[in-house]
Amino acid sequence: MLYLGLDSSTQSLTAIVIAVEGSRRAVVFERTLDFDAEFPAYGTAHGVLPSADPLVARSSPLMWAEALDRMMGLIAASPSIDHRRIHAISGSAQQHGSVYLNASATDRLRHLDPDTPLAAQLRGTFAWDTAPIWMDASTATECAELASAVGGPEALARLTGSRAFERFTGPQIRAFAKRDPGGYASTERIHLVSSYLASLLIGAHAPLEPGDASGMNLMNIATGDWAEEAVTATAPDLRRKLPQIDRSWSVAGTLAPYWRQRYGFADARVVSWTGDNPSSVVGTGLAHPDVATVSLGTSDTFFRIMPRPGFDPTFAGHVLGNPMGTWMGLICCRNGSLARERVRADFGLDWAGFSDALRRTPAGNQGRIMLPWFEPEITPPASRAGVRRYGLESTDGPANVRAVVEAQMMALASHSRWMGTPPRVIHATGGAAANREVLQVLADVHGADVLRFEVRNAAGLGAALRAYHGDLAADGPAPSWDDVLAGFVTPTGSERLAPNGGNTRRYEALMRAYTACEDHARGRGPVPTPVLERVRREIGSD
Ligand code: XUL
Repeated sequence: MLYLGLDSSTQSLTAIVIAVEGSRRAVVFERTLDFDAEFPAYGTAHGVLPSADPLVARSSPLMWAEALDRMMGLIAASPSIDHRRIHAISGSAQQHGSVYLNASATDRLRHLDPDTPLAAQLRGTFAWDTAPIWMDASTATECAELASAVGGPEALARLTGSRAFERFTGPQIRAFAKRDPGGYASTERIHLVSSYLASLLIGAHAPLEPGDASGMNLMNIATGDWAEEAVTATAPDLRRKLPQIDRSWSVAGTLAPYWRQRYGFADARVVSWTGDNPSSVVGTGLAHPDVATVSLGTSDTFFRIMPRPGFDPTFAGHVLGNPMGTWMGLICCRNGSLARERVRADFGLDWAGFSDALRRTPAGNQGRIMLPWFEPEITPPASRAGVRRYGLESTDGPANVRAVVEAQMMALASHSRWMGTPPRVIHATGGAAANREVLQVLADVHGADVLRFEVRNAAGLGAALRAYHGDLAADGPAPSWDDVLAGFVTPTGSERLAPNGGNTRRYEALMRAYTACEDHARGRGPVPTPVLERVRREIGSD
């Protein structure tokens, strides 16, 4: 049996097909379509539409649909698999982004014509033809309004798992309703990117599930249903416009006639889609609270399973649902791959040169610190972009390479402390997990073993595994996750990097310097020179 997982991320769409035949378990198809390169007509840069306001980040739901259409065609045409044997499909998408459909969408979805490309048929079905995405930071006012309406940041965090965040869907919906009341009134259904793409596959409005719905500031984190107070406070008549929230492994429907007639797919089940981070929980086999996942993609995220709901008392992170039915703590740093990329390009390096710079510079970087806020940062919150350097020459290429990576890993470590005792093992995924030297810094900063897996797109693999799990669960009792993951997400075929004890001790000292710099840059602490000098003496200058 074949199962298809799709992952619609900020910059690309990935498809992964797995085969489960008796004891044979293998990834048999993997393909990525880069939005900028493959769909230049939309004019995106790194998957984002141009904007004069640096706080605004939007993308095109039509482009995502066109990418889905192209990908399904490529799967159907691939000589390496028989796509008619794909039994179930699931997917994941960048979190928080929202798609606004008008009253014509329901009928249009139901009657998609297999002779006409999908995107052409969706024109006219949007109440707003762009979609705000997770990189948007323009809704500070709406965050404050929402928080105050439900009794303050802590009340909102207790209720929904997070204080109000600019990129979360509730504040984004409120901003749209205020800015364009007519467009909002004509919105019949608001989807997340995940449920929008699932809807295209089934030709009807798909439900949400708690993993992705918890990224909206609108879901009751304990019950997994809409939090009426938050929904009412967000925008008028909102409850009616939201999809229902089903269990993560529910079958949303079967593949619409469009896909069967246009490409010859079977009537495969479509299991509810989730967010990319919750999907990576499955794709990295994360079932144990002692283990964390670090995803080094457009955003860098750190997350671990939680047995109970709760909230981050420092208000930096989130508690989300996850597709295994429990909860997860998550922090998200916006300046991930694009910041690494900027430093690499500024010094004219290729990725081999970037790795070489890490090899040639000492752990702790002689106490030199960079805050790589090329764009406004989410964790820690920094609404104004601007790279800060402490004791670091902006012309010293190798030291800047080390500084950006060390800062990213220290931000993940320091802001995830609220999740409990440090993890013993970290599962690494995302594009930069290909880079051994980056992962060594990750291991050393956290003092944890780092495992990297053969399949680097854990969200896409998680989606394929969720398709398999949901398909079995639809026919009988839900199978155990251990059985589903076996052979795909086990230490076999993975590589383990151990931390270097000496380096970990240096990073314990450097963390004090890093925290002092963060506090200073955010206007919450004094000039950090004395701390930096002490730390430099402590870790030495070799
Ligand atoms: C998580 C977040 C990002 C996106 C990236 O809260 O905003 O990690 O999910 O796709």
